[in-house]
Amino acid sequence: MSKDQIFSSQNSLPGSFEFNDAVAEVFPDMLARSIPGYGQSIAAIGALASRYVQPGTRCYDLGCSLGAATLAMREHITVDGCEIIAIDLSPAMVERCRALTESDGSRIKTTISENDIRHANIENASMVVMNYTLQFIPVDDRLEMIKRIHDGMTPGGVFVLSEKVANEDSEVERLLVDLHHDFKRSNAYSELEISRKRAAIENVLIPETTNAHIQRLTSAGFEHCGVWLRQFNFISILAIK
Ligand code: GEK
Repeated sequence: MSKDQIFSSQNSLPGSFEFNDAVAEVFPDMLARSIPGYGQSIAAIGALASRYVQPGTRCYDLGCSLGAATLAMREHITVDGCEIIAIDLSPAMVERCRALTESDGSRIKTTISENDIRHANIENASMVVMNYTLQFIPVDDRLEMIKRIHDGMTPGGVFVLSEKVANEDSEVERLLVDLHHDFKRSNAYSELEISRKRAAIENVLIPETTNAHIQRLTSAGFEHCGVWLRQFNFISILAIK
């Protein structure tokens, strides 16, 4: 696995972060060292796939990157007649995701599509995953996106939404940002790498509060929803139709 050294050598302009070839190349290392709880989110997606995926339905991985959630679902689906549709806008991610998912001879049909998830057709879905992706969609487009997910799901289907969040309390926000930076320091990112990445991602990743997410899911029609994972300012929510 290639080590993420992107911000050790290159200076960064505010808001310049892109899911390009260089990022795709080091992506597993970048996520493991930057997102507290990332590994747990992938493990839970596998466990939920074995419980919730219904025969003859579709599973969607929206903003699939290299397909970690797709592979977790595929490994744990136990029922027949299912199909996985994984979508990402970045050609560098899609190319690598195809190579990674084509090689293991799984019996589950898997389609990797290069597309904007805001235009994706979602239908007959018993499981939808957006693992740290909604945060990159403009805030004004988020309700419409969540409604389309809800409307394309089967009754009893599960939606997993993982996000970086902001806190209403400014003191708690400062503390959790600092604890997240400690997490990155403990994973061998330097102060310079941390501050350059922070600048590069500004206004590219737009976090909202946990309440804003829960309210949106509820108003989109999800019957049940709640946070199942939280580490510092990273959460994962389960919503059931
Ligand atoms: C994982 N889910 O490993 N349409 C499609 N894809 C998009 C869009 C869009 N409009 N905007 C951003 N992306 C993965 C990790 S990463 C999270 C997801 C992160 C894609 C973007 O190209 C990138 O691959 C992904 O969303 C976000 O579980 O980097 O923090």
